[in-house]
Amino acid sequence: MNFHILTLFPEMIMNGLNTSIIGRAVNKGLLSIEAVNIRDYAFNKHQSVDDYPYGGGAGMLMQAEPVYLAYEAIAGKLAKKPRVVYLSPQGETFSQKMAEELAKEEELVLLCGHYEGIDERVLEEIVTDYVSIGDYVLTGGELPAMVMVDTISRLIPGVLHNDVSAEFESFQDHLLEYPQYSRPEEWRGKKVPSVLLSGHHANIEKWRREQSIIRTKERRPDLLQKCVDNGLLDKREMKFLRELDENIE
Ligand code: 4FD
Repeated sequence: MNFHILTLFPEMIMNGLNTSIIGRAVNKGLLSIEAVNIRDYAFNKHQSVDDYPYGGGAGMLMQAEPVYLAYEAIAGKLAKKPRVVYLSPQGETFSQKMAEELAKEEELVLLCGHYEGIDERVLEEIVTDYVSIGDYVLTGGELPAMVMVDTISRLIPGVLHNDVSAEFESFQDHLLEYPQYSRPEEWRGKKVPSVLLSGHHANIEKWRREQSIIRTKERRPDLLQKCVDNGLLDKREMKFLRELDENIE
């Protein structure tokens, strides 16, 4: 996967994504990250890229032309037009499912807005996907772009140490993860659940699955409902859930 990020703050992107796992994946040649500075495509002598909105209103807008020239500098080098994601509070909410879909692309352009956003006309010309990472407003699209790069990158084979874990997780993805424990066996009077020390793999799997159900019911009842609706729990697990419900009432 080759990520191309259009931004006014390229150093923020590059500094934020040189962490151990993503940095190692780049060094291994599993992915590349290029940050293109939109300011390099400013056309006036002051290198400004923003202006007042027609019709008035608060704040400034990023102008169309520098964004378009920066986009052309990337797209012009590619065999076909890439998907272009605009990070904005007005987009479709980012999800694991969307990440899995985007991970299939060979090239991905992420457009980061600043100020009050970008002139609508260039968005109409180049943007294929409007994406938001959640219902809150940030000063720029850089953090959302970094969230997307990180989420998509860990799905690329070879990026994670344990190459089965991303696959297994997506298999389990309708329930929350079960609790996990490492040494010591007792910490400040709190013991590791004995089943995990038993070496009985079937019992351990059953316990973990039940813990996932309990946890999802407590923390994400909306996800558990989806799980039930989609028939993702087997007969024994549905019985376990009914018994949980009875104990609460
Ligand atoms: N929730 C998000 C994305 C960008 C952003 C911006 C229009 C503001 C939050 C376009 C207005 C971009 C998000 C920059 N804030 N701020 O994903």
